[in-house]
Amino acid sequence: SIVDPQLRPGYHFQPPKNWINDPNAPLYYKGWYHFFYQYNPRGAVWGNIVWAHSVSRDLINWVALEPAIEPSIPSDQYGCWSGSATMLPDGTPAIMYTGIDRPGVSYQVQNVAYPRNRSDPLLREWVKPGYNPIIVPEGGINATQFRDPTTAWRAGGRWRLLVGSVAAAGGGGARGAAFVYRSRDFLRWARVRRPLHSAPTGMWECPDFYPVEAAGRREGLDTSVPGRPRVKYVLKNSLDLRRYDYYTVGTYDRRAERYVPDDPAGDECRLRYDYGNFYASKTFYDPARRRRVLWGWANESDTTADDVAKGWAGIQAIPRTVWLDPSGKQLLQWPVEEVDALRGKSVTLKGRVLKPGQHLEVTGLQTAQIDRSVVESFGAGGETCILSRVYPSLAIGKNARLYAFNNGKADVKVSRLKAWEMRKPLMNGA
Ligand code: DQQ
Repeated sequence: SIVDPQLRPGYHFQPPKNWINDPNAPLYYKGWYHFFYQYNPRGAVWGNIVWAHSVSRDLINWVALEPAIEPSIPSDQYGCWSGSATMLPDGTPAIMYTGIDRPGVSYQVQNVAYPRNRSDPLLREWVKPGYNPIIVPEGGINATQFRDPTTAWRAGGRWRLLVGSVAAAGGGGARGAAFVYRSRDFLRWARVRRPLHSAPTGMWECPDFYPVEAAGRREGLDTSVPGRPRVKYVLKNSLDLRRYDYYTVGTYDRRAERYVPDDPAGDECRLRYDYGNFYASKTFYDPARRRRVLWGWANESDTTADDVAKGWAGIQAIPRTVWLDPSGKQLLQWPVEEVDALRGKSVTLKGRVLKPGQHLEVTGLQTAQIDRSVVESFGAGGETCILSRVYPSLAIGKNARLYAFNNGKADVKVSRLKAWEMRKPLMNGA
């Protein structure tokens, strides 16, 4: 049946049970990668949202800790929604997140939380200062479409962060907007009147805004990197209506507090991180390996009834290193290099020609432990990525096979194909 337990992925981030959605506040601290995510502790459907928390040494093997942020103060008592982490100059991570502060309507405010004990590398306990919330909807902002604060960045003695929202609808429907809030002390935040950017796309959830090295350098940049001519910016938005993440590459004018995409047609949402199932994504700068790492959520594509029967719903994509293509026009992505450490026995095929309609089976590997209900593909060196959810009813366990096939009209030369068996990582005790 479709709820065969063998459909559980083996390599993609997942808790032992229940519903998960957006990645939240990924960060690196004292030798540990931290990953938080939207989680329903009571079931396999969205609701009762808290921030679950896991830690890892390598972004691949994960250990689950107690939830880090749960409803506990007036300004988050009806839900702890998405947010991000910012590393303060003294090395303390701060988490900013959206709280729901009243029942019924999801009225949204932004809160801050700090680690109780900075010397705990696992950051197990988070404290919410009494001055929360730090940002409330004002000045005509729609309080039910005002959420998902970004990592803050600092320039010229001032902090800035973005909150996803809508700008006053003019003519062609709701404009997605990312509002800028600024602060000198990380405590009192004031909105800049005009948004950083907006476009006629419907609401922007989970904005992400970060610098990248211009032209092809794979190295990542800290979110607060000082402006330099060879630095470009990426603005990513999650489209509430279309359910995908699009981005543009452009320039950031920090005096005007405005972002301008290089390609005037960029806001037609042509560039996506992923052309499959991938939403509410978020990057962070990893100082240990000087790279920018992207996390994204893939939901189930079976039915809610199947999710309830399975007892789980949602996975995270394999974390990806992300950098700017040498053309400067789009990003490239590749699974973090640590995933290679799971590789075992391999087979290689070389110089094989596939005529139209032909296929070729890759044999000699144990395929029973492949990743079941997910196929995540990276094409053309990371130019095009597609994560698909699939629920095979026959190709399960020992019945799964690996093929190269040619469904086109011309011969295809497979110059080199290499496939590996994979060892199973630790996955939150599941
Ligand atoms: N999921 C969160 C929101 C966010 C949405 C709630 C995106 O904060 O806008 O679980 O998937």
